[in-house]
Amino acid sequence: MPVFLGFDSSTQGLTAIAIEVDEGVRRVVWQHVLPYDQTFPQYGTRHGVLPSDDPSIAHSSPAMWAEALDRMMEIAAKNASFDLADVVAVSGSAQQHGSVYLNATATKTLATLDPSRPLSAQIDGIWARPTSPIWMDTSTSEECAAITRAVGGAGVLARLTGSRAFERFTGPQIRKFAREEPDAYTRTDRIHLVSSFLASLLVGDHAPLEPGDASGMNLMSLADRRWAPVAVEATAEHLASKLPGIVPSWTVVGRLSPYWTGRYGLPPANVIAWTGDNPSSLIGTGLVREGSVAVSLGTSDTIFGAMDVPRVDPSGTGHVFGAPTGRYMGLTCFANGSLARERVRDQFGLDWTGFAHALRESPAGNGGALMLPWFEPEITPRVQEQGARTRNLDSMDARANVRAVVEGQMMAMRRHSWWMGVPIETIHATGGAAVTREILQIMADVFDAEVRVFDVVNSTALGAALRAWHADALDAGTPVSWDEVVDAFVKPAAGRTVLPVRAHAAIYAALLPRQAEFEANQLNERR
Ligand code: XUL
Repeated sequence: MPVFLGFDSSTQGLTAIAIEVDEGVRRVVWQHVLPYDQTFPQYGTRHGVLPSDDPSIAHSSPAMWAEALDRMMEIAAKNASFDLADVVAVSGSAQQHGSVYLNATATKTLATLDPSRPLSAQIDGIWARPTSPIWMDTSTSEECAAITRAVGGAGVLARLTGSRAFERFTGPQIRKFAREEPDAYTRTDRIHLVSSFLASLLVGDHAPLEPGDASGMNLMSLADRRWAPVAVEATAEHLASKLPGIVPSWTVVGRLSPYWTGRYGLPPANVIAWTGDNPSSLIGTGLVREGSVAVSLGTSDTIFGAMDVPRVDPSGTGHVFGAPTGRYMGLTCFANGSLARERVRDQFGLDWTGFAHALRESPAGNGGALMLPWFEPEITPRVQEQGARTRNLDSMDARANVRAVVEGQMMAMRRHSWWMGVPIETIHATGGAAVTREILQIMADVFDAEVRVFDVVNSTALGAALRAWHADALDAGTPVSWDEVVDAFVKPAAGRTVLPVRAHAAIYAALLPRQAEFEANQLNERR
Protein backbone atom coordinates (compact mmCIF):
# COMPACT_ATOMS: atom_id res chain seq x y z
CA MET A 1 0.00 0.00 0.00
CA PRO A 2 1.43 3.48 -0.89
CA VAL A 3 3.23 5.12 2.03
CA PHE A 4 4.19 8.80 2.44
CA LEU A 5 6.88 9.74 4.95
CA GLY A 6 7.05 13.05 6.79
CA PHE A 7 9.90 14.30 9.00
CA ASP A 8 10.16 17.24 11.34
CA SER A 9 13.60 18.35 12.54
CA SER A 10 12.63 20.61 15.41
CA THR A 11 14.72 22.39 18.04
CA GLN A 12 14.73 19.46 20.46
CA GLY A 13 14.33 16.38 18.30
CA LEU A 14 13.49 14.65 15.04
CA THR A 15 9.97 13.23 14.51
CA ALA A 16 8.83 10.93 11.70
CA ILE A 17 5.33 9.96 10.61
CA ALA A 18 4.30 7.47 7.92
CA ILE A 19 0.82 7.56 6.39
CA GLU A 20 -0.83 4.99 4.15
CA VAL A 21 -3.11 6.25 1.40
CA ASP A 22 -5.05 3.93 -0.88
CA GLU A 23 -8.60 3.25 -2.13
CA GLY A 24 -10.67 3.82 0.99
CA VAL A 25 -7.58 3.79 3.26
CA ARG A 26 -6.13 6.86 4.96
CA ARG A 27 -4.25 6.13 8.13
CA VAL A 28 -1.15 6.92 10.16
CA VAL A 29 0.88 3.71 10.37
CA TRP A 30 3.99 4.82 12.24
CA GLN A 31 5.33 7.65 14.38
CA HIS A 32 8.68 7.95 16.09
CA VAL A 33 10.57 10.69 17.96
CA LEU A 34 14.34 10.97 18.56
CA PRO A 35 15.12 13.61 21.23
CA TYR A 36 18.55 15.09 20.44
CA ASP A 37 20.02 15.51 23.94
CA GLN A 38 19.30 11.94 25.01
CA THR A 39 19.88 10.16 21.68
CA PHE A 40 23.05 11.99 20.68
CA PRO A 41 24.76 13.08 23.93
CA GLN A 42 28.13 13.27 22.14
CA TYR A 43 27.10 16.62 20.62
CA GLY A 44 26.60 18.15 24.07
CA THR A 45 23.34 19.97 23.31
CA ARG A 46 20.87 21.13 25.98
CA HIS A 47 17.29 21.21 24.74
CA GLY A 48 18.89 20.86 21.27
CA VAL A 49 21.13 23.94 21.66
CA LEU A 50 24.91 24.07 22.14
CA PRO A 51 25.92 25.67 25.44
CA SER A 52 27.11 29.29 25.24
CA ASP A 53 28.30 31.79 27.85
CA ASP A 54 26.63 34.55 25.89
CA PRO A 55 22.82 34.29 26.30
CA SER A 56 22.30 36.02 22.96
CA ILE A 57 24.07 33.20 21.05
CA ALA A 58 22.15 30.04 20.17
CA HIS A 59 23.77 27.54 17.81
CA SER A 60 23.21 23.86 17.16
CA SER A 61 25.02 21.12 15.26
CA PRO A 62 24.13 20.37 11.63
CA ALA A 63 26.08 17.10 11.91
CA MET A 64 23.69 16.04 14.69
CA TRP A 65 20.63 16.81 12.55
CA ALA A 66 22.14 14.71 9.74
CA GLU A 67 22.97 11.82 12.06
CA ALA A 68 19.41 11.91 13.42
CA LEU A 69 17.97 11.58 9.91
CA ASP A 70 20.22 8.60 9.24
CA ARG A 71 19.28 6.99 12.58
CA MET A 72 15.58 7.53 11.92
CA MET A 73 15.78 5.73 8.58
CA GLU A 74 17.62 2.87 10.28
CA ILE A 75 14.89 2.61 12.92
CA ALA A 76 12.17 2.79 10.26
CA ALA A 77 13.84 -0.01 8.34
CA LYS A 78 14.05 -2.25 11.41
CA ASN A 79 10.91 -1.51 13.39
CA ALA A 80 8.28 0.17 11.33
CA SER A 81 4.81 -1.21 10.96
CA PHE A 82 5.01 -0.76 7.21
CA ASP A 83 7.31 -1.91 4.47
CA LEU A 84 9.92 0.70 3.50
CA ALA A 85 9.68 -0.59 -0.08
CA ASP A 86 6.17 0.96 -0.21
CA VAL A 87 7.42 4.51 0.34
CA VAL A 88 6.29 6.61 -2.63
CA ALA A 89 7.28 10.10 -1.52
CA VAL A 90 9.05 11.82 1.35
CA SER A 91 8.95 15.37 2.62
CA GLY A 92 9.87 17.22 5.77
CA SER A 93 10.07 20.37 7.77
CA ALA A 94 12.57 21.94 10.13
CA GLN A 95 12.94 24.68 12.70
CA GLN A 96 12.87 27.92 10.75
CA HIS A 97 15.61 30.50 10.15
CA GLY A 98 18.62 28.29 11.12
CA SER A 99 21.36 28.15 8.50
CA VAL A 100 23.90 25.54 7.38
CA TYR A 101 27.16 26.64 5.71
CA LEU A 102 28.75 24.17 3.27
CA ASN A 103 32.08 24.36 1.47
CA ALA A 104 32.75 23.47 -2.16
CA THR A 105 33.48 19.79 -1.42
CA ALA A 106 29.86 19.25 -0.31
CA THR A 107 28.48 18.93 -3.84
CA LYS A 108 30.64 15.90 -4.62
CA THR A 109 30.25 14.38 -1.16
CA LEU A 110 26.45 14.58 -1.35
CA ALA A 111 26.45 12.96 -4.77
CA THR A 112 28.75 10.07 -3.86
CA LEU A 113 27.65 8.93 -0.38
CA ASP A 114 28.62 5.30 0.12
CA PRO A 115 25.73 3.15 1.42
CA SER A 116 28.13 0.79 3.21
CA ARG A 117 29.27 3.52 5.67
CA PRO A 118 27.22 5.67 8.07
CA LEU A 119 26.37 9.16 6.87
CA SER A 120 28.10 11.05 9.68
CA ALA A 121 31.52 9.52 8.89
CA GLN A 122 31.26 10.77 5.32
CA ILE A 123 30.14 14.38 5.79
CA ASP A 124 32.88 15.46 8.19
CA GLY A 125 34.59 17.61 5.57
CA ILE A 126 31.61 19.50 4.11
CA TRP A 127 31.23 22.30 6.67
CA ALA A 128 32.36 25.86 6.03
CA ARG A 129 31.08 26.51 9.55
CA PRO A 130 30.72 23.60 11.97
CA THR A 131 27.77 25.05 13.89
CA SER A 132 24.48 26.59 12.79
CA PRO A 133 22.87 29.68 14.31
CA ILE A 134 19.24 28.83 15.10
CA TRP A 135 16.00 30.74 15.69
CA MET A 136 16.78 31.36 19.38
CA ASP A 137 19.83 33.47 18.53
CA THR A 138 19.37 37.18 19.31
CA SER A 139 22.92 38.39 18.66
CA THR A 140 22.42 40.31 15.39
CA SER A 141 20.78 43.63 16.39
CA GLU A 142 23.59 45.57 14.69
CA GLU A 143 23.13 43.64 11.48
CA CYS A 144 19.34 44.14 11.59
CA ALA A 145 19.88 47.89 11.85
CA ALA A 146 22.40 47.93 8.99
CA ILE A 147 20.16 45.89 6.66
CA THR A 148 17.14 48.03 7.55
CA ARG A 149 19.09 51.21 6.73
CA ALA A 150 20.41 49.82 3.48
CA VAL A 151 16.99 48.83 2.09
CA GLY A 152 15.36 52.13 3.11
CA GLY A 153 13.65 51.39 6.42
CA ALA A 154 11.74 48.76 8.40
CA GLY A 155 8.48 49.34 6.52
CA VAL A 156 10.18 48.85 3.14
CA LEU A 157 11.82 45.60 4.29
CA ALA A 158 8.54 44.32 5.79
CA ARG A 159 6.52 45.07 2.67
CA LEU A 160 9.21 43.47 0.50
CA THR A 161 9.98 40.32 2.51
CA GLY A 162 6.96 39.94 4.86
CA SER A 163 8.89 40.91 8.03
CA ARG A 164 10.99 43.75 9.32
CA ALA A 165 14.53 42.66 10.26
CA PHE A 166 14.54 40.12 13.08
CA GLU A 167 17.65 38.94 14.91
CA ARG A 168 16.98 35.25 14.26
CA PHE A 169 16.23 35.67 10.55
CA THR A 170 18.82 34.17 8.24
CA GLY A 171 19.87 37.37 6.44
CA PRO A 172 21.08 39.18 9.58
CA GLN A 173 22.76 35.93 10.71
CA ILE A 174 24.61 35.62 7.39
CA ARG A 175 25.71 39.25 7.60
CA LYS A 176 27.16 38.67 11.06
CA PHE A 177 29.03 35.55 9.91
CA ALA A 178 30.47 37.37 6.90
CA ARG A 179 31.65 40.21 9.13
CA GLU A 180 33.07 38.12 11.98
CA GLU A 181 34.53 35.24 9.96
CA PRO A 182 35.31 36.62 6.49
CA ASP A 183 37.57 33.71 5.50
CA ALA A 184 35.04 31.07 6.47
CA TYR A 185 32.35 33.09 4.66
CA THR A 186 34.53 33.16 1.53
CA ARG A 187 34.96 29.38 1.80
CA THR A 188 31.17 28.99 1.97
CA ASP A 189 29.92 27.64 -1.31
CA ARG A 190 26.24 27.18 -0.32
CA ILE A 191 24.06 28.40 2.52
CA HIS A 192 21.11 26.15 3.27
CA LEU A 193 18.25 26.45 5.69
CA VAL A 194 17.92 23.45 8.01
CA SER A 195 15.04 22.28 5.82
CA SER A 196 16.86 22.42 2.48
CA PHE A 197 20.02 20.95 4.05
CA LEU A 198 18.17 17.81 5.14
CA ALA A 199 16.41 17.56 1.77
CA SER A 200 19.86 17.82 0.13
CA LEU A 201 21.08 14.81 2.14
CA LEU A 202 18.09 12.82 0.88
CA VAL A 203 18.51 13.65 -2.82
CA GLY A 204 22.32 13.67 -2.89
CA ASP A 205 22.43 17.17 -4.37
CA HIS A 206 21.77 20.76 -3.27
CA ALA A 207 18.00 20.97 -2.82
CA PRO A 208 16.23 24.29 -3.44
CA LEU A 209 14.20 26.21 -0.86
CA GLU A 210 10.49 26.88 -1.10
CA PRO A 211 8.68 30.13 -0.20
CA GLY A 212 7.38 29.00 3.21
CA ASP A 213 10.82 28.71 4.74
CA ALA A 214 12.59 31.21 2.43
CA SER A 215 10.29 33.96 3.74
CA GLY A 216 11.95 33.58 7.15
CA MET A 217 15.22 35.05 5.89
CA ASN A 218 14.57 38.77 5.20
CA LEU A 219 15.89 37.97 1.72
CA MET A 220 12.96 36.84 -0.43
CA SER A 221 10.49 39.06 -2.23
CA LEU A 222 7.11 37.85 -1.01
CA ALA A 223 5.32 39.10 -4.12
CA ASP A 224 7.33 37.19 -6.71
CA ARG A 225 8.89 34.48 -4.54
CA ARG A 226 12.45 35.14 -5.71
CA TRP A 227 15.50 36.52 -3.97
CA ALA A 228 15.10 40.27 -3.62
CA PRO A 229 18.34 41.79 -5.03
CA VAL A 230 18.17 44.87 -2.75
CA ALA A 231 17.91 42.70 0.37
CA VAL A 232 20.56 40.22 -0.82
CA GLU A 233 22.99 43.07 -1.57
CA ALA A 234 22.28 44.72 1.78
CA THR A 235 23.16 41.46 3.56
CA ALA A 236 26.59 40.29 2.36
CA GLU A 237 28.93 40.34 -0.63
CA HIS A 238 28.64 37.59 -3.22
CA LEU A 239 25.62 36.21 -1.38
CA ALA A 240 23.48 35.62 -4.49
CA SER A 241 25.85 32.88 -5.69
CA LYS A 242 25.71 31.07 -2.32
CA LEU A 243 21.91 30.84 -2.05
CA PRO A 244 19.96 27.86 -3.38
CA GLY A 245 17.06 28.49 -5.77
CA ILE A 246 13.43 28.90 -4.67
CA VAL A 247 10.79 26.58 -6.12
CA PRO A 248 7.05 26.13 -5.43
CA SER A 249 6.41 24.16 -2.23
CA TRP A 250 4.96 21.17 -4.07
CA THR A 251 8.06 20.64 -6.26
CA VAL A 252 9.65 17.20 -6.53
CA VAL A 253 13.26 18.20 -5.85
CA GLY A 254 14.77 14.79 -6.59
CA ARG A 255 14.61 11.15 -5.61
CA LEU A 256 16.06 9.32 -2.64
CA SER A 257 19.73 8.90 -3.52
CA PRO A 258 21.58 5.57 -3.80
CA TYR A 259 22.79 6.04 -0.20
CA TRP A 260 19.23 5.56 1.15
CA THR A 261 18.17 2.93 -1.36
CA GLY A 262 21.38 0.95 -0.91
CA ARG A 263 21.67 1.24 2.86
CA TYR A 264 18.05 0.85 3.99
CA GLY A 265 16.24 -0.73 1.04
CA LEU A 266 14.14 2.33 0.34
CA PRO A 267 12.90 2.78 -3.24
CA PRO A 268 14.06 5.85 -5.22
CA ALA A 269 10.98 7.69 -3.91
CA ASN A 270 10.12 11.29 -4.79
CA VAL A 271 11.50 13.87 -2.39
CA ILE A 272 9.26 16.94 -2.09
CA ALA A 273 10.77 20.33 -1.11
CA TRP A 274 11.07 20.61 2.68
CA THR A 275 9.55 23.62 4.42
CA GLY A 276 9.64 25.33 7.84
CA ASP A 277 7.95 23.78 10.85
CA ASN A 278 5.25 26.44 11.09
CA PRO A 279 4.22 26.29 7.40
CA SER A 280 4.17 22.50 7.73
CA SER A 281 2.03 22.71 10.86
CA LEU A 282 -0.40 24.99 8.99
CA ILE A 283 -1.19 21.96 6.80
CA GLY A 284 -1.01 19.48 9.71
CA THR A 285 -3.63 21.49 11.62
CA GLY A 286 -5.87 21.66 8.55
CA LEU A 287 -5.64 25.43 7.99
CA VAL A 288 -5.68 25.39 4.21
CA ARG A 289 -8.13 28.34 4.05
CA GLU A 290 -8.29 31.71 5.75
CA GLY A 291 -10.59 31.71 8.79
CA SER A 292 -9.23 30.05 11.90
CA VAL A 293 -5.85 30.11 13.59
CA ALA A 294 -3.60 27.51 15.16
CA VAL A 295 -1.63 27.89 18.36
CA SER A 296 1.44 25.69 18.59
CA LEU A 297 2.78 25.19 22.11
CA GLY A 298 6.31 23.93 21.48
CA THR A 299 9.82 25.11 22.31
CA SER A 300 8.56 28.35 20.81
CA ASP A 301 4.89 29.21 21.08
CA THR A 302 3.46 30.39 17.78
CA ILE A 303 0.07 31.59 16.59
CA PHE A 304 -0.58 31.42 12.89
CA GLY A 305 -3.28 31.29 10.26
CA ALA A 306 -3.74 31.14 6.51
CA MET A 307 -4.03 34.45 4.63
CA ASP A 308 -5.37 34.90 1.11
CA VAL A 309 -3.45 38.12 0.60
CA PRO A 310 -0.31 39.25 2.46
CA ARG A 311 -1.49 41.69 5.14
CA VAL A 312 1.91 42.73 6.44
CA ASP A 313 1.97 43.77 10.11
CA PRO A 314 2.24 47.58 10.36
CA SER A 315 3.45 47.33 13.98
CA GLY A 316 6.36 45.09 12.93
CA THR A 317 5.51 42.37 15.47
CA GLY A 318 4.57 39.48 13.23
CA HIS A 319 5.50 37.88 9.94
CA VAL A 320 3.90 37.00 6.68
CA PHE A 321 5.34 33.79 5.26
CA GLY A 322 4.53 31.87 2.11
CA ALA A 323 2.10 29.02 2.81
CA PRO A 324 2.66 25.54 1.32
CA THR A 325 -0.67 25.96 -0.50
CA GLY A 326 0.85 28.73 -2.63
CA ARG A 327 -0.92 31.48 -0.66
CA TYR A 328 0.25 33.17 2.57
CA MET A 329 0.25 32.74 6.32
CA GLY A 330 0.53 35.22 9.19
CA LEU A 331 2.53 34.24 12.27
CA THR A 332 3.66 35.66 15.59
CA CYS A 333 6.42 33.84 17.48
CA PHE A 334 7.19 33.81 21.22
CA ALA A 335 10.57 32.50 22.32
CA ASN A 336 9.42 31.74 25.88
CA GLY A 337 7.23 28.72 25.19
CA SER A 338 7.76 25.29 26.71
CA LEU A 339 11.07 26.19 28.37
CA ALA A 340 9.32 28.95 30.36
CA ARG A 341 6.56 26.55 31.44
CA GLU A 342 9.22 24.01 32.42
CA ARG A 343 11.15 26.66 34.31
CA VAL A 344 8.16 27.43 36.56
CA ARG A 345 7.27 23.73 36.86
CA ASP A 346 10.81 22.90 38.02
CA GLN A 347 11.08 25.92 40.31
CA PHE A 348 8.25 24.46 42.41
CA GLY A 349 9.35 20.82 42.04
CA LEU A 350 6.23 19.82 40.10
CA ASP A 351 5.61 17.35 37.29
CA TRP A 352 3.08 18.05 34.52
CA THR A 353 0.30 16.47 36.61
CA GLY A 354 1.14 18.83 39.46
CA PHE A 355 1.30 21.73 37.00
CA ALA A 356 -2.21 20.89 35.70
CA HIS A 357 -3.44 20.54 39.28
CA ALA A 358 -2.09 24.01 40.14
CA LEU A 359 -4.06 25.43 37.20
CA ARG A 360 -7.24 23.70 38.36
CA GLU A 361 -6.82 24.99 41.89
CA SER A 362 -6.21 28.66 41.01
CA PRO A 363 -8.79 31.23 39.88
CA ALA A 364 -9.11 32.67 36.35
CA GLY A 365 -7.40 36.06 36.37
CA ASN A 366 -5.11 35.01 39.24
CA GLY A 367 -6.48 37.72 41.52
CA GLY A 368 -4.79 40.32 39.28
CA ALA A 369 -1.27 38.82 39.57
CA LEU A 370 0.68 39.13 36.31
CA MET A 371 3.83 37.62 34.84
CA LEU A 372 5.71 38.56 31.67
CA PRO A 373 7.55 35.23 31.24
CA TRP A 374 10.75 36.53 29.65
CA PHE A 375 13.00 33.86 31.14
CA GLU A 376 15.01 33.92 27.88
CA PRO A 377 15.41 36.91 25.54
CA GLU A 378 11.95 37.36 24.00
CA ILE A 379 11.02 37.82 20.36
CA THR A 380 7.48 39.22 20.92
CA PRO A 381 7.78 41.83 22.23
CA ARG A 382 11.49 42.26 21.61
CA VAL A 383 13.31 41.90 24.96
CA GLN A 384 17.07 41.38 24.90
CA GLU A 385 17.68 41.30 28.63
CA GLN A 386 16.25 38.09 30.05
CA GLY A 387 14.29 37.84 33.32
CA ALA A 388 10.60 37.26 34.10
CA ARG A 389 8.75 40.37 35.31
CA THR A 390 5.91 40.08 37.80
CA ARG A 391 3.27 42.31 39.37
CA ASN A 392 1.28 41.41 42.52
CA LEU A 393 2.66 37.86 42.32
CA ASP A 394 3.87 36.06 45.44
CA SER A 395 7.11 34.42 44.31
CA MET A 396 6.60 31.53 46.79
CA ASP A 397 3.05 30.66 45.71
CA ALA A 398 3.34 27.69 43.34
CA ARG A 399 -0.26 27.77 42.11
CA ALA A 400 -0.23 31.48 41.38
CA ASN A 401 3.09 31.25 39.54
CA VAL A 402 1.97 28.32 37.39
CA ARG A 403 -1.20 30.19 36.46
CA ALA A 404 0.73 33.42 35.89
CA VAL A 405 3.09 31.88 33.32
CA VAL A 406 0.26 30.32 31.28
CA GLU A 407 -2.05 33.36 31.50
CA GLY A 408 0.90 35.63 30.64
CA GLN A 409 1.66 33.57 27.53
CA MET A 410 -1.96 33.35 26.35
CA MET A 411 -2.73 37.03 26.87
CA ALA A 412 0.46 38.07 25.06
CA MET A 413 -0.49 35.76 22.23
CA ARG A 414 -3.96 37.24 21.95
CA ARG A 415 -2.74 40.85 21.99
CA HIS A 416 0.09 40.29 19.55
CA SER A 417 -2.02 38.50 16.95
CA TRP A 418 -4.66 41.20 16.40
CA TRP A 419 -2.62 42.48 13.46
CA MET A 420 -3.45 39.32 11.44
CA GLY A 421 -7.00 40.56 11.02
CA VAL A 422 -8.47 37.05 11.36
CA PRO A 423 -11.56 36.88 13.60
CA ILE A 424 -10.74 34.05 15.99
CA GLU A 425 -13.72 31.81 16.70
CA THR A 426 -11.91 28.49 16.74
CA ILE A 427 -8.31 27.68 17.59
CA HIS A 428 -6.52 24.54 16.43
CA ALA A 429 -4.16 23.74 19.29
CA THR A 430 -1.05 21.68 18.75
CA GLY A 431 2.41 21.03 20.23
CA GLY A 432 3.46 19.18 23.37
CA ALA A 433 1.55 21.33 25.90
CA ALA A 434 -1.70 20.95 23.97
CA VAL A 435 -2.28 17.64 25.75
CA THR A 436 -2.95 19.54 28.99
CA ARG A 437 -6.63 20.38 29.13
CA GLU A 438 -6.16 23.03 31.82
CA ILE A 439 -3.80 24.98 29.54
CA LEU A 440 -6.34 24.73 26.71
CA GLN A 441 -9.08 26.03 29.03
CA ILE A 442 -7.05 29.18 29.69
CA MET A 443 -6.47 29.51 25.93
CA ALA A 444 -10.23 29.20 25.28
CA ASP A 445 -11.06 31.72 28.00
CA VAL A 446 -8.42 34.30 27.04
CA PHE A 447 -9.37 34.18 23.34
CA ASP A 448 -13.07 33.64 24.06
CA ALA A 449 -12.93 30.95 21.39
CA GLU A 450 -13.47 27.22 20.98
CA VAL A 451 -10.23 25.20 21.16
CA ARG A 452 -9.85 21.96 19.20
CA VAL A 453 -7.13 19.36 19.38
CA PHE A 454 -6.53 16.63 16.84
CA ASP A 455 -6.12 12.87 16.77
CA VAL A 456 -2.58 13.20 15.39
CA VAL A 457 -0.70 15.44 17.80
CA ASN A 458 2.51 15.74 15.76
CA SER A 459 0.92 18.23 13.39
CA THR A 460 4.25 19.36 11.96
CA ALA A 461 5.49 15.93 10.87
CA LEU A 462 1.94 15.08 9.78
CA GLY A 463 1.93 18.23 7.63
CA ALA A 464 5.13 16.98 5.98
CA ALA A 465 3.59 13.57 5.18
CA LEU A 466 0.44 15.27 3.83
CA ARG A 467 2.54 17.58 1.65
CA ALA A 468 4.38 14.51 0.32
CA TRP A 469 1.04 12.90 -0.64
CA HIS A 470 -0.38 16.10 -2.17
CA ALA A 471 2.74 16.87 -4.25
CA ASP A 472 3.25 13.30 -5.37
CA ALA A 473 -0.35 13.05 -6.57
CA LEU A 474 0.09 16.29 -8.50
CA ASP A 475 3.32 14.96 -10.02
CA ALA A 476 1.58 11.72 -11.02
CA GLY A 477 -1.17 13.66 -12.82
CA THR A 478 -3.87 12.62 -10.30
CA PRO A 479 -4.13 15.74 -8.09
CA VAL A 480 -5.97 15.70 -4.77
CA SER A 481 -7.37 18.94 -3.34
CA TRP A 482 -6.00 20.40 -0.11
CA ASP A 483 -9.46 19.98 1.43
CA GLU A 484 -9.40 16.26 0.67
CA VAL A 485 -5.87 15.92 2.01
CA VAL A 486 -6.59 17.55 5.37
CA ASP A 487 -10.15 16.18 5.79
CA ALA A 488 -8.71 12.66 5.64
CA PHE A 489 -6.17 13.11 8.43
CA VAL A 490 -6.83 16.23 10.51
CA LYS A 491 -9.73 15.13 12.66
CA PRO A 492 -10.71 16.84 15.93
CA ALA A 493 -10.16 14.44 18.83
CA ALA A 494 -13.57 13.29 20.03
CA GLY A 495 -14.74 14.74 23.34
CA ARG A 496 -11.70 17.00 23.73
CA THR A 497 -12.95 20.32 22.33
CA VAL A 498 -12.73 23.02 25.00
CA LEU A 499 -15.34 25.80 25.16
CA PRO A 500 -14.75 29.18 26.77
CA VAL A 501 -16.35 29.88 30.13
CA ARG A 502 -18.20 33.21 29.68
CA ALA A 503 -17.37 34.54 33.14
CA HIS A 504 -13.68 33.80 32.66
CA ALA A 505 -13.64 35.40 29.21
CA ALA A 506 -14.99 38.59 30.81
CA ILE A 507 -12.21 38.54 33.41
CA TYR A 508 -9.54 38.26 30.71
CA ALA A 509 -11.17 40.96 28.57
CA ALA A 510 -10.61 43.30 31.52
CA LEU A 511 -7.11 41.99 32.21
CA LEU A 512 -5.78 42.28 28.64
CA PRO A 513 -5.36 46.10 28.72
CA ARG A 514 -3.72 45.80 32.13
CA GLN A 515 -1.20 43.32 30.76
CA ALA A 516 -0.60 45.63 27.79
CA GLU A 517 0.08 48.52 30.12
CA PHE A 518 2.40 46.41 32.33
CA GLU A 519 4.29 45.23 29.25
CA ALA A 520 4.66 48.76 27.84
CA ASN A 521 5.86 49.90 31.22
CA GLN A 522 8.52 47.20 31.43
CA LEU A 523 9.69 47.82 27.87
CA ASN A 524 10.12 51.53 28.58
CA GLU A 525 12.03 50.79 31.75
CA ARG A 526 14.47 48.62 29.83
CA ARG A 527 15.17 51.23 27.16
C1 XUL B 1 9.20 30.97 13.84
C2 XUL B 1 10.27 30.56 14.78
C3 XUL B 1 10.10 29.30 15.54
C4 XUL B 1 10.95 28.19 14.95
C5 XUL B 1 10.97 27.05 15.96
O1 XUL B 1 9.43 32.20 13.24
O2 XUL B 1 11.26 31.21 14.93
O3 XUL B 1 8.77 28.92 15.64
O4 XUL B 1 10.48 27.82 13.69
O5 XUL B 1 10.92 25.85 15.49
